[in-house]
Amino acid sequence: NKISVIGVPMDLGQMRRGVDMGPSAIRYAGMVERLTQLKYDIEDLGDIEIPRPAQPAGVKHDNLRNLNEIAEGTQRLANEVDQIVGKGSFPLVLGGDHSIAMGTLAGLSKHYENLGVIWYDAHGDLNTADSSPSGNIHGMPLAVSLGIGHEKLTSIHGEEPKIKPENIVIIGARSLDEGERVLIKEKGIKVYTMHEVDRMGMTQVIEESVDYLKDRTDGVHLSLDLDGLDPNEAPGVGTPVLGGLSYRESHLAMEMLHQSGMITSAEFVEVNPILDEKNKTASLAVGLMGSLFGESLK
Ligand code: DIR
Ligand code: MN
Ligand code: MN
Ligand code: MN
Repeated sequence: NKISVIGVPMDLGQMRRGVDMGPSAIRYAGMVERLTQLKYDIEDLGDIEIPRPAQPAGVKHDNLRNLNEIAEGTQRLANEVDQIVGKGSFPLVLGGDHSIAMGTLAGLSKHYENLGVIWYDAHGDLNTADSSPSGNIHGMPLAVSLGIGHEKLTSIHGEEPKIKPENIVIIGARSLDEGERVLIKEKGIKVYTMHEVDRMGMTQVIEESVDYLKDRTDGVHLSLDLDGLDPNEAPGVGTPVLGGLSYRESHLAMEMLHQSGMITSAEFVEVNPILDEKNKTASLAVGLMGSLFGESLK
């Protein structure tokens, strides 16, 4: 029952500064105390060192902003995550923008034949340099982990693809770019957009997701982008999208995932305290961690 926390002060995957302070904001919101109450043995490994961007920052290589620095930083994260799983501990990664998921998944991939991924996000993060409207790498980590994208990114911690399309479930999507929709169709990726969440309710969405993943995977990673939640609940994010998942739906999802017993690693990303209201979004993240790790009144 050991959790190893690793912070990733990465803000190079997108345009708004401040998301590099996400790990501090989450710790300040009481994460360690909260999880310790749940009888976990929790070790905080501190933060990964992220390279300073070349000046001027934000230079695009082939429509990939800060490509080299991101590749280097996420490789360091992959090494750490690989080691954490190797010693039998649960990796809990704090972002940082969502580009860090490339490193998390790469590190995890060494330990699983069929790693499942629950991608809780307003976005698909399935862009490539060709399809990306922004050149921001935080919109690409799921594609990269499938082995689709720039070689410098797909080769982080090993050449082979880190995950398989049939082992992914996206929940909360409401902003998908054209190229992402094509990829979702082509690869047959399972997606619960807000339309499905509204129609079916979160209970059925999670029941189906758990059913879908349980036989085909040997571990499941939860990658939770706080912008999956509605901006009313999570104002401290760089790319808010109206009409998101509610506070209640999200806690229910975490509680059900806890009950499933299938989650083997997690990351909470895109918390930007500069855009936040009194650390509301980091506090939300810590509350969701509480539910994911088994808080309950009974
Ligand atoms: C957009 C935004 N699809 C892009 N992506 C975000 O730039 O690729 N992902 N915000 O979390
Ligand atoms: Mn994302
Ligand atoms: Mn997002
Ligand atoms: Mn984002």
